Amino acid sequence: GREWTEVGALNGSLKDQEVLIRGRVHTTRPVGNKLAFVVVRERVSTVQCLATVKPDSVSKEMVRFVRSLSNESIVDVIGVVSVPDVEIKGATQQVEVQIKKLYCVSRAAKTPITIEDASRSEAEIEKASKLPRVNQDTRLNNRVIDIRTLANQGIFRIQSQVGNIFRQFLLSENFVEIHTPKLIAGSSEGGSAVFRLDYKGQSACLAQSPQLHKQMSICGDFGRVFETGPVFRAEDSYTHRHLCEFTGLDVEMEIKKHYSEVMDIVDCLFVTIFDSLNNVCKKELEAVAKQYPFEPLKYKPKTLRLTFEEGVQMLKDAGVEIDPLGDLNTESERKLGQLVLEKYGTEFYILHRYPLAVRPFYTMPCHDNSLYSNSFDVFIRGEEIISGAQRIHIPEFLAERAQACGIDVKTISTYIDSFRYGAPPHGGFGVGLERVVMLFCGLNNIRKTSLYPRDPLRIAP
Ligand code: ATP
Ligand code: AMO
Repeated sequence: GREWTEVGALNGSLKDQEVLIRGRVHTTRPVGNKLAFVVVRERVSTVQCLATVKPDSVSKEMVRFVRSLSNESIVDVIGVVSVPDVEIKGATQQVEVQIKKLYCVSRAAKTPITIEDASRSEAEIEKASKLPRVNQDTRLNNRVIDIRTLANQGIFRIQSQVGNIFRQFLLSENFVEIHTPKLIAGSSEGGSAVFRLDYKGQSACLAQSPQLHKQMSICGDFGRVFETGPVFRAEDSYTHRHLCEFTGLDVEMEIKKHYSEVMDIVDCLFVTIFDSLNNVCKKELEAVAKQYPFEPLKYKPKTLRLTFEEGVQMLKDAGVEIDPLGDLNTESERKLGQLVLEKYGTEFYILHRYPLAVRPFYTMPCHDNSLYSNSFDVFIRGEEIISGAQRIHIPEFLAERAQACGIDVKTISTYIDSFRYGAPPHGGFGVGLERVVMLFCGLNNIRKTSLYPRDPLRIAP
């Protein structure tokens, strides 16, 4: 059989060669009745193909057939590669395919939104105010079509790469991949944002994180573990960065001396992820930036670490009123992001030693000042992507802290008991995958980086 060529692999080196490609009809354009253009799209690449009437090979009927193809139909094209003198505007590949044969593999009905409309940048729409604007709900209602846009193909390939490097990096650092239950007896993070359900007559919850079981696995002597899986949060409000279900990338590890050992892993892991995205996903990043322009993320080979107190001081110096033992709100996190960028030239940094009062019950207080804790958050462009900490490994103290934080200790008794038979000092962190991709690409809404988002108003498709 004949070899298939990917649309993305079509370039000038194939000039005058016959190729076979499969893709979707992106657009068609008739010119007179002897010529038809059809742009064929495969993943993040498009190529212009043309059918011209030729006495020996291409009939009038053939050209008519090409012009009649509906957008989004899947076609096989056999044709010869040529290199035109002028720039090809409506396609990513700078070659043309002169069609010899074209088969329609699957014909598409008229789509509720067109890929062309769904692919326009804000700038294009602003320039020509009459162009249709596809709003977010319409996109999400027609997600299967919407995710065919080049930008979305880019976004979810970038997301795949983040998960891939996360796993590869941790395996190479001797972490063990685990899978913990998503049906659990009680809330793992405290707070109200938990989905409750009936578990065969017992009350249960959808896991708000793998927190309890990843720590228990450390007590079970795995040394270093990680997990990727769904995380459920019954968020009440509708924001640009909260979902009711997201993908958690979780890490837990023994530590010898200091929680900085956990931050060292965050540092190496994320620099590796960012480097890899910039090297391996160039075409995907371009596809995203074409529709949603953004500046590449500024980060350093060694990640900046600031203490919470230093952060508060920077905010105070900039005239922001702030409670030194309270949490940062969204606005002050953004502001601090700006200040850090101005002072240190990075948009990726770790803020550590948070006030104990604003952290979950399992967080280890600082040994030198119990108003603070051995904990950290990590930010991209002024928004949180990670929370992490050293954990309390002394069962009596853990139970005391849980109670003080208003948690019903009975619901987590098996968790607390697992620390009674010798528990190593340990710590870890949790990453929101959708947030990483959103913020790396400077996108303004987490629904853009969730394939089938679940938010307080949406549970379909
Ligand atoms: P985490 O799950 O780590 O808490 P987060 O980004 O929700 O992630 P928080 O520390 O809970 O971070 O909250 C930081 C700020 O974000 C809060 O002060 C609040 O302004 C805002 N915020 C948090 N959760 C919500 C929510 N569900 N709806 C609206 N705003 C929220
Ligand atoms: P936390 O609650 O901060 O920490 O969650 C960890 C990371 O998950 C992401 N995230 C979310 N993403 C989308 N929608 C949401 N509603 C949402 N909530 C959180 C954020 C956040 O930084 N057990 C701890 C982690 C640990 O200490 O190991 C935890 O769950 O990117």
